[in-house]
Amino acid sequence: MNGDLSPIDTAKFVAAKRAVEFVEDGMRVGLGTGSTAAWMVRCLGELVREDGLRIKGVPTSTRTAELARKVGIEVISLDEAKWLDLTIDGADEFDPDLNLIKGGGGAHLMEKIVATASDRMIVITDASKKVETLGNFPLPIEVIPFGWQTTKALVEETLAGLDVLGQTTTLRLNGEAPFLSDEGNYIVDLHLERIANPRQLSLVLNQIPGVVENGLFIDICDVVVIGHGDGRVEVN
Ligand code: ABF
Repeated sequence: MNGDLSPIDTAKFVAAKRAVEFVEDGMRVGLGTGSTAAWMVRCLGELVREDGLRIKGVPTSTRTAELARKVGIEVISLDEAKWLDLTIDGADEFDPDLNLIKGGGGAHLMEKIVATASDRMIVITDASKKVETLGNFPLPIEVIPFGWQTTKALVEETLAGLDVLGQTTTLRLNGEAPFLSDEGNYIVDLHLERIANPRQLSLVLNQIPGVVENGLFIDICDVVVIGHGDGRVEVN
């Protein structure tokens, strides 16, 4: 499956390949979104088709659902699964406490619901996503389209009182139109540079009416599998 891969794709592939070793027969598995998670879905599909692994997958986006079906994974909804044994997903940043920024792909709402409903969450990543302090990657917040400009203004007002460096907020676009999440919401990206207290920021953002969910994953991730371009893998 790995043919002639670039170093970055090798890193993603080897992390995905290592992570699927945590999946056991009969498990209900949350399937993340993004290019690293796509490698994981393909690796799982191979195990289903060639080794007879029996799993049920709960996808975190329509993209992942399509890929999972294509590679032969049985797809069910979270409500059918009710609870999951394991979720494997990518991330945009992770810190030494395994707190994450996610949502660069616009799927963090479903990703957070699915990961929270899992006994264990494993993040698969290349080494470039490792940071000492979260915040260099823009923090996505999903907002309801109704009154989004008012919501964005309230977010900016809230940020002004917190220990964050930058405070620019931008509406995510798809061409000239607002980017729409799978749930039909908008995404506002917060360019913060450095988030001193991610737990506090996550709590205050989610208290603002109009904010559906932010991309900070605090105390949700249990294991990070880091792939390297030379094929090495670390499990943290
Ligand atoms: C999802 O995909 C996201 O939460 C994160 O934003 C993104 C990571 O993408 P990639 O694996 O393509 O870098 O996991």
